[in-house]
Amino acid sequence: MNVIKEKLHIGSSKAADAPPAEPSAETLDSLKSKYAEAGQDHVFSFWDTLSSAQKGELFEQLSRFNPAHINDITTRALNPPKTDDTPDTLEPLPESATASILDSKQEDIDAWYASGLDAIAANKVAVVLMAGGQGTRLGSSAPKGCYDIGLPSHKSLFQIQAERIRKVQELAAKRAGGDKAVVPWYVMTSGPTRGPTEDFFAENNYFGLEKSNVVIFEQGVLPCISNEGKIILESKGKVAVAPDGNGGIYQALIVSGVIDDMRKRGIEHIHAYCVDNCLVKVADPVFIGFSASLDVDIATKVVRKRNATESVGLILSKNGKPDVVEYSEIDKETAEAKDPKQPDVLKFRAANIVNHYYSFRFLESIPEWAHKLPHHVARKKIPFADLSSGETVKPEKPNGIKLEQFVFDVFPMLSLDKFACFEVRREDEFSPLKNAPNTGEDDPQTSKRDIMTQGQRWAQETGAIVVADGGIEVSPLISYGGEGLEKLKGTTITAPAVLERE
Ligand code: UD2
Repeated sequence: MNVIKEKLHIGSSKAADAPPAEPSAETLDSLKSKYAEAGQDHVFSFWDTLSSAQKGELFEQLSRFNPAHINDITTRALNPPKTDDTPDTLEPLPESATASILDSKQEDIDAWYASGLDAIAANKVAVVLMAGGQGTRLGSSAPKGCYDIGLPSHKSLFQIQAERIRKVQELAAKRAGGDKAVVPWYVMTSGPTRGPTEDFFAENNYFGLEKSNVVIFEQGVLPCISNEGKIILESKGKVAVAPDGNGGIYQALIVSGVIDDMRKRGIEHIHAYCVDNCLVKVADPVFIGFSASLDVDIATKVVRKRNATESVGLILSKNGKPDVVEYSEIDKETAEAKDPKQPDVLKFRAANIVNHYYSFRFLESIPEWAHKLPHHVARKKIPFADLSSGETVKPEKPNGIKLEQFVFDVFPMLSLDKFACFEVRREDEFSPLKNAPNTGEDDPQTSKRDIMTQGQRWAQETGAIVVADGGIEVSPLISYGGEGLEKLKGTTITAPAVLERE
C-alpha cells in the first residue's frame, strides 16, 4: 500500500516536495519548441528575468501541459463540433429510466434500504466527494466543506457528512450482526482547496472516522486562455490555471490511484456527491439498493425543479440518450416549456443535484472514454501579467476563459438501460449552499433552516411535541434519516434544540 499511500497521501498531509530544479538548456529548448509549435511560446517572455527557483517552478508547471492539446480542447470548446444540422431532440426521460421515491411502494423502499445496508456491511460501498470547487458565489475563501452554516452545534458541512458516514456504517454493521462496516471516503480537492481541506480534516481528527479510510486526492488543472486563444500568464513566472471542472473527477480517480485502492478493497458501488448540499444522504442505502437492483452503471438523484430559472442542470433524453443540459447553457424556451398533459408544470423538471451512483465496473472503464469528455467554456475576469511590464493586472471585464469538464457529460455514453434517474423529495435531500449569507435562496440561512426543519419533522413524526420555533438539529450520530428516535415519543421539546449523542 506504500506506493498508493505515497500517491494518495492517505490520511496525511501532502509531503512537502523539494522545489523543482532549473532545467538544463536542452530540456528547456525542447519544451520551448513544443510551445513555439503551438504558438504559445509567449509564456517564456520573462524567462531571463526569473530566478533559478522561479525557472524551476515555471518549467515544472509548463511541463505538465501539452500546448497542442490545450489548443485543441480550446478550439473544440469554442466551436463544439455539430454532428449535423438537425436540431437536438430533447424529451423528458422515458418512464422506463426513471423512478420516484414519491410514488414507490414502501416495501420496495424497504428492500432497497436493506440491500443497500447489506452492501455497506460487506464493505462494497465507497463514497467520492467532489470538493474541488472554489465557492466563488458564496464569498468564502475556505473550501465549502469547512463552512459553518450556523447550526446550534456549529458543525461544518464536512463534519455533518462524516457523521452520516459513521452512522450508516453503524446501521449496516448492526443489521449484519457484525462488528464493523467501512465506507471509504475519497475526497476530491483542487489546487486551491487541497491544503486547507487536508489541514481541516487533520485538525478535526477526521471527524471520528478512521484516518486510513479517508483519502484526499487532487483533480487536474487547466491553463486559463485569453480571448485570443493564448495561455494566460498570471505573473512573470506562473501560468494562470483553474480546476478542470468536476468532470475532472474521472481522470483524477485514475491518476491518483483511487480506482486501484477501490479495487483492493473490493468496492462495487460508489456514491459521488456535491459538497455544498447540507441534506445529502451520504452513501444512501436506498439509493445504493435501488441502483444495484437495476444493475445500472450510473444512476442520478433528481428533485423537482423549483422554477424555470433555478440554477440546476436538467436531466433529460437528448437524441435518445440520457443527458443533462446545464443551467448556464439552456435556452429560455426549453427551460420554460410546459408539460403538455399538465399545463402548469414544467416539461423539463428533473433537476440534477450532483448526486450520482456508479458501478465500480463502469469506473474501471474510465481510461476508455475520459479523454472524450467535452470541455465547457466559462468566460471570466482572469488576472494576467502585462506582457511588457510583467505586472499582474486585474481586468475590469472578462478577458478570457476557463475550460472545465462537467461530471454528467459521461451520461450520453450510456444506453438508457444502464442508466436510472431517481426522484427524491427536495425537503429531505437537497438544500445547496451556493450564495453569500442573506441572499434569500440557497444560502447559509436556508441551509440551516432546512436542517432544523427536517429534524423537527422527524421528532414530530416520532410523536414528540415541539413547542416554540427554530426547529431541531438532530445529530447524524443519533439518526441518519429519521430512524431510531422512538425515545422522543410523548416528550416535549422546546425549539430551537439540538439532539446530540453523549
Ligand atoms: C452544479 C451542477 C448543476 C446543479 C447544481 C446543483 C455540475 C457541472 N453542475 O452546478 O447541474 O446540479 O450543482 O447544486 O455538476 N467541483 C469540483 N471541481 C471543480 C468544480 C466543481 O470538485 O472543478 C465540485 C464542487 O466542489 C461541488 C460540485 O462539484 O461539490 C458542484 O460544483 P458547483 O457548485 O460549482 O456547481 P454549480 O452549482 O455551478
